[in-house]
Amino acid sequence: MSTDFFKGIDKAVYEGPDSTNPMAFHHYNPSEMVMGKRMDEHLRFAAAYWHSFAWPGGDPFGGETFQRPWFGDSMEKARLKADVAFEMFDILNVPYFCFHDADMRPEGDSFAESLRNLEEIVDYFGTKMETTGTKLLWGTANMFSHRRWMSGAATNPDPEVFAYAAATVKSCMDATHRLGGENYVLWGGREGYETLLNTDLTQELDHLGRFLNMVVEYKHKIGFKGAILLEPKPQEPSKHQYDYDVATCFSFIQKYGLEGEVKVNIEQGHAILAGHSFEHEIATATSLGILGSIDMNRNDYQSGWDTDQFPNNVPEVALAYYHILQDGGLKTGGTNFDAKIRRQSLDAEDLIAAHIGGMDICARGLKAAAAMIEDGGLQQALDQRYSGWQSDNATRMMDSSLDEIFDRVIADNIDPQPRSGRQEILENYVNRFV
Ligand code: XUL
Ligand code: CO
Repeated sequence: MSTDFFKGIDKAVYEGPDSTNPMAFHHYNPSEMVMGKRMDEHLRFAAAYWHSFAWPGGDPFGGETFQRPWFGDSMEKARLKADVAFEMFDILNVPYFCFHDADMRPEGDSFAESLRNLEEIVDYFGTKMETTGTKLLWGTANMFSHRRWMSGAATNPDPEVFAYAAATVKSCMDATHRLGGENYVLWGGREGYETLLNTDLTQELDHLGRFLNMVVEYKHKIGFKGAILLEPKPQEPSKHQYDYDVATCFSFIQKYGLEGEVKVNIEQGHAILAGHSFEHEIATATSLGILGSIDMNRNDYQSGWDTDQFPNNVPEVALAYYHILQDGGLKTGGTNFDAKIRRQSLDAEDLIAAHIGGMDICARGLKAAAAMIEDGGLQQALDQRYSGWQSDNATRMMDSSLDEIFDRVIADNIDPQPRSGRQEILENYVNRFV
């Protein structure tokens, strides 16, 4: 039996770019072929359980605006929440979802009670997933909202909190495994610090490194085939976070011996907070071989805060997918809408329209990226810019020493002439596709 939350809202279907129906897809056409693969298989969309169903609409100055019928702390409300969520997945035909433990189950009075609640709701989800066909892209643990995490989870100065965090992640990995999740994500919102006056940074990093090793060991122990992903973010809620950006995560992964075991889940808004662009973070990850999945959203460029809005900028999204396609596409990863509607967007219709818009923006970005790759113009420009490296002198140089190179510069009287980087010409080229 269905709930009446989305009453009157039909399944969203593809009607093409000329349709004026605001509740239809204009660009996302799941079966359309893009570079020899279905669009839905490229994009692998997921809805985030937390933003759409657990977030009450608060901001630092005011609390709940949404007043959803499933808000509350009982298992009955948790089941109602799941019923509504799966109805949304169905309306949107979104193939995947993602969750935190705290989004889907009420907190108990003890760890054991929270775990019982989680296991019960996971069973409920399992049945719904079987009947609807919706799949789990990734699961994760919320180790940042409850006050016990205020000084960190795996980086907490209190070893009992480290223990609680280990037990929590074990239970969330079990839940993810049980639901056939394709990845497991760790975002450490409180894995950082407010002030060095009370923080032993070296010890905290070592604890986090050991913790991540435990996660990888447990993954192999239970035979979880999904990827383990760190989600970089520079700050917020912690003033300084240990997983600042992709490059920082990579050196952490290397230092703690986890190369080949751990990849990254890159979020657009987090890239911006780190002073990067989304495509910079994605290209860094692809060049290091650690691209796992993406959290698609956008930040407000004026507020300097992680506003988690739905994407609405085709050129930004196109360049992101350009690098993803160049890397061979998303593998176990997907496009998770880690995005929430604004707190004034009260209606069920707003929730659906937001996802439709985000999916359409991504579809346009993907098509533009594919067209640029098929045209080959950017690749040609790159090949030309680096073509000097094809020469014998240049290739030999990589195997020679500083003094040998010195001798050649003197002998050949080398006098390199600067050449245009052609940035505007390339930007104009991109503009033809977006
Ligand atoms: C927080 C954030 C999280 C992670 C999962 O900024 O992005 O929602 O994606 O914990
Ligand atoms: Co995220």
